[in-house]
Amino acid sequence: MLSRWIACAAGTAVLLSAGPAAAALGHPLPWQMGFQDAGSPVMENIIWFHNLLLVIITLITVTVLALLLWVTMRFNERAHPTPSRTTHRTSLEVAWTVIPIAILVFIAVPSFRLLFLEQNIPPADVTVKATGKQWYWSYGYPDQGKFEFDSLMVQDKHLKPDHPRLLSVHNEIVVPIDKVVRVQVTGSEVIHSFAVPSFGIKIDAVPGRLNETWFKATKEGVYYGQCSELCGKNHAFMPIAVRVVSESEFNKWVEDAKKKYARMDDGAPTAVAATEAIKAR
Ligand SMILES: [Cu+2]
Repeated sequence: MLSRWIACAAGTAVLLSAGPAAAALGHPLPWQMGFQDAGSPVMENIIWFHNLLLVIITLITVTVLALLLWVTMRFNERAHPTPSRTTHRTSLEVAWTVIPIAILVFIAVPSFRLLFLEQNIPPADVTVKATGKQWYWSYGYPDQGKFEFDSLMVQDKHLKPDHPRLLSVHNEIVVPIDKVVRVQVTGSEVIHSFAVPSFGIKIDAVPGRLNETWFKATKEGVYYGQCSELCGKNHAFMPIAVRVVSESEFNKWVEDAKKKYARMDDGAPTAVAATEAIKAR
């Protein structure tokens, strides 16, 4: 028990001393309590809104607690033996109706602003199509060429020192920095969910439906996410990794990817899709 407390204290100290370390960008840290650092304008806004709500919630909770303490001490039987028979007080009733409404309206303004920011996808520079499968993701870049590739989790025995366990993948998504990336998400057999916390995105991957979300990565690095919908036995083992690079590096990657993941010929389905089509006949 004591050793657990010591480990807990040590972990907290590490967490506090680590602060907003650059190494933490894109993935969680041991003992982390709050959000991951923001890697997109949407996530910056989510964190800002969360901090605002935290202040409001704290003020309300402290105020209610203070009122309760005051009532129990000031108006208990000993301190106040003859109770007042007052039952209505118009000004008080107006106040406890109007003040909560004012607080809700005050919260609604940034809340709707954030919602519109998330939902209104700006004109996209790059489109990535993500398909959730059991249990990995497939990615395509419809505007860059007819190539598609599968992205599977790196198993423990193949992890390199800078690979976070259960988050690293073979074949990351690669996107350019400071560009609007539209992500089109679908599922191939069951519902998955495409989520990358640092970008503030999470959207269901539903078979037969194309959902859309977007992000604009503001810092280079690798950003990790996970499937966030219970989708079956290996739900926990289909992570998402997004590598943000400069535009020239991205263009170079696209050229390589076109060769590496090319379809058999222009317009023809991939080898896997062709095999499936033959099987279905
Ligand atoms: Cu899944």
